[in-house]
Amino acid sequence: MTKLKVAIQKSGRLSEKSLSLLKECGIRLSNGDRKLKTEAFNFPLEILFLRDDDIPQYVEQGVADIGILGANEVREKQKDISIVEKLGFAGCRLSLAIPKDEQYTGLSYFNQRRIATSYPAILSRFCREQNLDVRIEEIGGSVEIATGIGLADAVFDIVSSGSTLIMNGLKEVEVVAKSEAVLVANKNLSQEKDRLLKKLLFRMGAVKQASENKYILLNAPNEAIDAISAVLPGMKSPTILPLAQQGWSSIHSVVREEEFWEVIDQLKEFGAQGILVVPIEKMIL
Ligand code: PRT
Ligand code: ZN
Repeated sequence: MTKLKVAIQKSGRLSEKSLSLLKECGIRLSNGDRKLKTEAFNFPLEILFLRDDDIPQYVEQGVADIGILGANEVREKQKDISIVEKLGFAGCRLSLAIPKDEQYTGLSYFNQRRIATSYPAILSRFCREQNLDVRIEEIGGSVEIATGIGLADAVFDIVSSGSTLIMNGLKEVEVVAKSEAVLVANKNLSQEKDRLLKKLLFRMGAVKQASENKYILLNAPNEAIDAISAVLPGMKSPTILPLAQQGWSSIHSVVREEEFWEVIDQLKEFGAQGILVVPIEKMIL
């Protein structure tokens, strides 16, 4: 039987989220302890646990068919693979930072300076595009200490909250790229593997939709139904059920998480009461 081979990070910031995404897609793994690989027993899928740096190469070579990793790593490795889906977790940015007491004069500040990074390919491409002449010091980790120990004048690294930079006496001066976890795929998947990938993507879509929406139930006076229906369009249109109390109805619908607070304010103005908002587990449009 054909199996889709999925590469995920063995241990690190992406591991738990990658596993829980597969779990939310209904995929059950035969064992929890991470060896080199494991199999799903209710979906034709095999999981390979790897270092994230190795995933682009393995996917390009077809050792794995698809993989989950940071877009930053995909950009750095420049392998011939496709990004098929953005996954919305592990958001971060790749930024240039300099010692906090230095005066930043714009990108030309970096001319003739040494920049430490674990992302030399992304940095050198950026410097070429910006006509900057810099010296790149490639280091494997702990990039943020490079200026303190005199290895470099600036750093180019992943930033999320920014506290690591601050703790090391640095300030972020340029955001070069944004990143999040993505699903990548080999470009020459067989028809059967492509079918399995589409099936998985369909499930991921349902999980993502669900996390972006909430189910909402409320009571409203009948004369407010039209106004409320206009702000709560739902998937097709809201469900409206009469309440035992004359002149009132119960309205059920779906609301986007990001519009939620604004919608609630409007509903209250229209006279809605007893508003309940509940999470949706899966959502298929
Ligand atoms: O062992 P392996 O090679 O598999 O793992 P790794 O050490 O290379 O990667 P890991 O687990 O640290 O990160 C995996 C991916 O998570 C990265 O490639 C990014 O896509 C994403 N990600 C999201 C981050 C961060 N946020 C992040 N904050 N990766 C690293 N950091 C580090 C950063 O390097 C810096 O040291 O956290 C520090 C900055 O964090 P703040 O919050 O202080 O700004
Ligand atoms: Zn890595």
